[in-house]
Amino acid sequence: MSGPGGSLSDQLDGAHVAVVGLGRTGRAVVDALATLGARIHVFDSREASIEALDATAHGTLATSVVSATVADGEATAAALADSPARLLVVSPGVPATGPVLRTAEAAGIETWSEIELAWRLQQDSSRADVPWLTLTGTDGKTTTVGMLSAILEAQGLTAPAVGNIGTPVIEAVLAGSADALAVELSSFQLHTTRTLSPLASACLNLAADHLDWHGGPEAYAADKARVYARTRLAAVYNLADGATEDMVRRADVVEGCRAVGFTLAAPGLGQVGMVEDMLVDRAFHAERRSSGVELATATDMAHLAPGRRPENLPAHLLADALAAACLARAAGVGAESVAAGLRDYSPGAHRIVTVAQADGVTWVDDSKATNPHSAEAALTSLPKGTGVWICGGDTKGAQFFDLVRTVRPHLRGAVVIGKDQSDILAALEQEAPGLPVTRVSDAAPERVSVAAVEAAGALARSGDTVMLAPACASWDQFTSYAQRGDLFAAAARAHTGLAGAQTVEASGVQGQP
Ligand code: UMA
Repeated sequence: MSGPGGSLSDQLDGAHVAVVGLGRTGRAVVDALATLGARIHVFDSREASIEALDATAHGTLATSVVSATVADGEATAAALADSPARLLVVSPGVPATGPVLRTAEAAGIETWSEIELAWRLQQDSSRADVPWLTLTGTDGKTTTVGMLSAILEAQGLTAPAVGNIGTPVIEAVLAGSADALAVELSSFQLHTTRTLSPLASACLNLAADHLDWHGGPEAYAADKARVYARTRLAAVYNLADGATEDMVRRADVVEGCRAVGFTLAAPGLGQVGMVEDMLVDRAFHAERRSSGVELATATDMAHLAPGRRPENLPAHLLADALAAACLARAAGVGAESVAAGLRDYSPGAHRIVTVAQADGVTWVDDSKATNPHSAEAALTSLPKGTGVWICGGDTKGAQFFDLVRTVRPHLRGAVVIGKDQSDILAALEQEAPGLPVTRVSDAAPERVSVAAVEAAGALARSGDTVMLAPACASWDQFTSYAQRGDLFAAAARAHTGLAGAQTVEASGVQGQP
């Protein structure tokens, strides 16, 4: 597929293409491939996903899907090796180290992410020059891409936030109405992205995550670094995270592309940073050698702080805003649009959202904190000794000793949820001896949430914040981090007696010293 052969539609018309995974991404990929005339072979490990495709299949789609197979990784790999497909478009959930990708590589089947297909489709269209502003990182991606989209829109551009945030990029490309795309990329998506050439790109930070999917920290970092490949104008990195600077140094960018650092300190030449409470650009404006230009103030972001108290604005949100500002400025956005966009930006659900306040206690849903790094960012924004931390879940192979050591001073107590609590309890025992800890035993999702809220309420004092920042994925007890956050919010509202709250029965709390 990478060789000569005319346009993408010339290459794919009548070609056999395999699609593995039929979630949000796979369905969008099948739609796009159908319009290109491909002969599509779909695979999914769950029958329900194949049935969902059948239910929507009509017209071109029905005639384009020539086979649909329910198969696990091994069986899919075997079927792929025997299939006529020379191209595989793979969903992000399919692991790099698993049999599907290994077999495709061994059999010489080219593998693309949905992102790669979307990029090639756009290059083939009359809108090839619509710029992509791409970002990745372990934490803060969704917040930053939302801020970026809001800033671009404040400038009067149509610039949806797409990618890992939830809308497949291919849907935006096929819609054909964007002036620019604000693209969140996960390491999963980057792993099989090959020719994307963004206008500007950023890696916000790097910490251990998804090690089981990638097979180890080096492989994870290498996939994150791919965000910078072929960047045309600005490769944006975090001055506080040397790993991101290294990635830029090694990146194979387009000639003339500049490295731009963001920092919570005063910005040097070629950087965007903070001067007191102002976000200041010394990278993109004409007089940058002698002065900076003010982009926004922390007050423009006060609505994002826990309890809406500007003094509690977490540093990581300022860092996200600086990164978003860098990418937007690379696209030519004016200073005033940065401030307006940050004021307009509203965080997605489950990202440090205050869901209830009563008796001096603030209840915050940060269910999106699915790894230790993001939980640390949220908890360390709380004043010392005032946090009641609801933690635990599917650990994804992470360790919690460093996290607990760092957040210990900010805590009054902890409530542990999750099916297997051993790793997080071991860290609490070693790094936070004497901290009151309550365990919630395994139960249905609603009961876990109510029990956790009851336990947290019993630990909290006036002036405290109860924070659901689990540092773990939700999949062991909930269907998603969204469900985990929604049930927490409902239980917190019921506990605090807020009108309209759902009443749920409490249960399942086990005390532990
Ligand atoms: N499947 C298989 N075999 C596998 C893995 C999955 O058949 O080995 C099937 C599943 O049965 C299911 C489908 O694939 O039918 C699910 O595909 P998927 O897991 O790739 O998920 P999508 O619904 O396509 O959603 C994906 C992203 N999911 C993942 O990366 C796991 C979504 O990110 C993203 O919003 C969406 O594409 C649109 O781009 C979610 C996520 O959790 C939010 N991302 C991770 C994160 O942020 O930490 C990376």
